[in-house]
This record gives sequence, C-alpha cells and structure tokens, in this order.
Amino acid sequence: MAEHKGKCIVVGGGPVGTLTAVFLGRRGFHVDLYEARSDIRSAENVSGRSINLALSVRGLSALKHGGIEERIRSIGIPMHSRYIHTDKGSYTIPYGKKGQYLLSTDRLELNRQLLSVAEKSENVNLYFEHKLVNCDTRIPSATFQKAGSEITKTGDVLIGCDGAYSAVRRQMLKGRMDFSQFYIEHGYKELCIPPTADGEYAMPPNHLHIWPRHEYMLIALPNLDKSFTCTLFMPFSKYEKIVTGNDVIDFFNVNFNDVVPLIGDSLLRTSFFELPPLPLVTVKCSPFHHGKTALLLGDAAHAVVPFYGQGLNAGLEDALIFDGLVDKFGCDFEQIVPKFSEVRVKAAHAIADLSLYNYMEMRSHVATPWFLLRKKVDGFLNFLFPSSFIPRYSMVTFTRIPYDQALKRAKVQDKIVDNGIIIAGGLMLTAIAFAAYKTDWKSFDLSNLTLDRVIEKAKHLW
Ligand code: FAD
Ligand code: EGO
Repeated sequence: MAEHKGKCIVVGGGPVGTLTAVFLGRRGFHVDLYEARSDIRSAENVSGRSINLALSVRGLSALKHGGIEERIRSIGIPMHSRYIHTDKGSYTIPYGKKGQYLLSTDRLELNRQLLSVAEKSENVNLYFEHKLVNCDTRIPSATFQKAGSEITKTGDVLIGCDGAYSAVRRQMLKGRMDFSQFYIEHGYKELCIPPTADGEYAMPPNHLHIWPRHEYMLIALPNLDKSFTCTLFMPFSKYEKIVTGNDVIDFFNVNFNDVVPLIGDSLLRTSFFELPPLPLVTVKCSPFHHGKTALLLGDAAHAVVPFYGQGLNAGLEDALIFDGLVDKFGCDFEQIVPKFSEVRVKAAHAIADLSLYNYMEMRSHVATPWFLLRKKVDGFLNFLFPSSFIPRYSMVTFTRIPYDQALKRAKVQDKIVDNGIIIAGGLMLTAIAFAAYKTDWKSFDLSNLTLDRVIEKAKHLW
C-alpha cells in the first residue's frame, strides 16, 4: 500500500489503542501509535505478577475481527460458572447452557500479543516512552515528551485511547464537552493465591470465584501458571483500620476465613501492604469527538467500575464499531468521527450505569440466597421464553445487544419478574386464606395429625 489514505495519531498503547491501530493499519491508513511507558514486551518489564480480567463476547468479537481471537483463547482460561463462597459452604451456577463462558485473560499478555500484531503491520509505527503533554484537537497536533525533549506531530485525525485519566480528553474538555467523574466509596486491592505445594490450582480453576459479604467483596480469577488473582473490594474507611499483619489475618479470619490457608498466612501479611488500595472511578463525557479531527475510545471516553467486568469489553467493542464506520464511510473522517459519538455515547453511559447498579446490588441485598433465587428465576424464564427473556447479566455479557437497549429491556424484565413474584406470592396467600377459611378448626385435633389425615382433609376440601 504505497498511497496513504490519511495519517492517524493514536495515543495510548493499551489494548484499545493497539487494536485500533491494527484496524486502521489494515485499511491502509498510516498510523503512529504513542505510548507513555516503555515496551511491556522488553525484558526489564517482567514483573512476575499476573493481573487478569474477564473477557466476554464483546471483547472477543473485536479480537476475532483483528484475527487474534484464537491466540487469545489459547492464553485464557474459560470460566463456565460462578463459584459462590458463602460462610456456610459453596455452590456453582453455570453461565449458560449454550456453552457460554468468561475468559480469564492475563492483561499484560493480551497487550503483548496485540502489540506484536500491530508491529507486523507495515503501516503502523510504535513509539514507546512518548508521553502526550499537550495537543490541539483542531489541527490536529500532539506534543510528546521523549527523554526530556518535546516533539510535536500533526496528522489527519487524533485518537485518544489513553485511559481513564486521558490527557487527550483533558484538552477536549476546553471545548464543548460535557463531563462527569464519580469515585465510589470502595477501593480495590489485588492479592495472589499461589499454586499448591504440588503445583496445582488451589481451587477449581474454571470458575469466577465470588465471596459476597455485603460491604466487602472478594473475587478470584485463574491464571495459566496455576495461581489465582484475587481482588478485594472494600470501603477506603475500612482499609484505614487495617494497619498491621495481625489486623489483616483477623480481618480475613472473620470475613473470608477459607481464603487464609489459600493465600497463606505469611504471604497475606506482607502482600496486603505492598500497594495502597486503589480507587474506582466512573467517567462519562459527551460527545466523544471534536469536529472531524479528534476522537476518544476506550476508558478515555468511558471509564466504568468493574462490577460487570465490561470495561475492556466495551473499549474493544468501541474499536470494532469504529472500524465498522471506517468500512462504511471509507476515509471520510467528517462522517466517521461524529457518527461514532452518535452511535456510542448512549451505550457507554448505559454500561456505566449498569456497572454502578451492579455495585449497589452486590453490596446490598445480594446476600447469597437472593443471588441464587434471582439467578434461578432468570434461568427458568429464559428456558420458558428463550428469545424474549434474556437475563440482564447475559444480555450484557453474552450478546452484542447495544448496552442502552440491554438496559431498557432489563428494566422491563425486572418489572415482569418483580410483579410475577408479587402475583405468585399473592396467589399463595389467597390459597392459604381460602384453606384456612374452609378448615373446620374445632375438629382439628393435632394429636391425630398424620400425613394420611392431612391428605384426607385436603381431598375433602376439593
Ligand atoms: P488503558 O488500559 O488504561 O491504557 C491506556 C494506555 O495509555 C496506557 O498504556 C497508558 O500508559 C497510556 N497513556 C496514558 N496517558 C498517556 C499519555 N499522556 N501519553 C501517552 N500514553 C498515555 N474490564 C473487563 O472487560 N473485564 C474485567 O474483568 C475487568 N476487570 C477490571 C478490574 C479492575 C480492578 C479494574 C480497575 C478494571 C477492570 N476492567 C475490566 C477494565 C479495564 O481494565 C479497562 O477498561 C481497560 O484497561 C481499558 O483499556 P484502554 O486501552 O482504554 O486504557
Ligand atoms: C443478582 C445477583 C443480579 C466483578 C448478582 C446480579 C458481576 C456480577 C466484581 C464479579 C458476575 C465479570 C465481577 C456476576 C448479580 C467480573 C460479575 C455478577 C464480582 C465483583 C465480575 C455473575 C469480573 C451480579 N463478571 N462479573 O452473575 O456471576 O452478578 F463479584 Cl465484586
């Protein structure tokens, strides 16, 4: 491809920026991708700690379009059901009868694979240790800091994929862009459950492990090296009360007592304090573009709390939808760029709200029996009406129904289920009242109350 259709400046070499660069390069655009950090594939970067995330249909569809779905599936671990750990015991509920699952994927490995694909594209140039410090989204131009000096680049379109604290967005906010940012009370901390002494997984691996404890939530996702990465969600005010190794052990003994032997007493004592708890933010903005020259994708456009496991799935889906628009409108950025906001802002706001809703639900009435009942009712209704009733979690996770439509449908369904439960309850009360009314209480001799007599009585009533 000798003749370039246009020059794209992509900011951020995270998964969203890299996949976007792959898509644009493949369509014959010249792409310069700038990343603030050094190349995560180089030797100095082997941290040893794997942090994973759950990929589902939206993210995997985008990766498939990029031709690397198979490669990612081979480095991921399928989680076919949730594994709920309660105080009294544990149980599993499958994600779906149709072979639906989440893929537990190593973040860094996913990013490495994407960078390697981008690097192979002759239209894509990668620039590491280039931190965007300023940009003018009208030209568009971008200024990067590189080893103490500054360089300015211009192009036809500037695409900000630089995460939740986006520097590209910061510039765009000076124009007409609506913006909100909201921190929740909870912070997160990542811990590791190492393999057992004989090198095996410490728990069954093909599950999303969840310990719901109202205010506190703990999850664990499996890694290829037979470890699990645990994420603890807890209010910052509680973290402040845990200051010594003994505090940590006491806290876990009270709240997650089965987890202590899994992580190990000494590892738990030390690793808990390696990093401070990290905040969780929701960022909404609108629109995602400026004119025909600048656009935000991924967390830069919409950061969500992780209680639906959709942040990256939504970001990768952005790249897929963006590529669909490029396919439709060729190299006409005057059409593509505004159209992206038109089709995506509503969906992004919906997944932000859905994620916050799950956060509220998980810490309030999702004590364990409710979780079980609700998932069972959902599963049963889906069995009765397979095409018209899809549980909320399934619509979000296992379909590509736009998030805003999934939210709308879920609201209607919730009403039906709530009313259904009320009507069923009402019918039951009526039946009991009726039976009581028809019962001749005077002759009701409890000493004679055997099962046979009860049945006899019931027959008599009818
Ligand atoms: P990022 O991954 O943040 O990448 C942005 C890149 O831009 C980085 O490489 C950064 O170095 C670079 N950059 C930043 N500023 C500049 C600059 N000024 N100049 C140049 N480069 C810059 N999502 C899921 O789908 N499933 C999950 O299970 C899941 N679990 C999560 C659990 C937790 C605890 C958290 C916090 C998030 C989770 N997410 C999950 C969300 C997911 O991590 C993000 O949505 C995803 O990483 C966003 O990708 P991105 O490429 O848009 O941004
Ligand atoms: C009733 C009961 C309705 C993230 C329970 C809805 C989220 C919510 C953080 C899980 C799975 C991927 C996740 C389920 C619900 C990731 C997820 C879920 C967590 C926490 C998570 C499920 C990373 C909520 N998916 N999920 O149904 O299995 O249900 F527990 Cl704290």
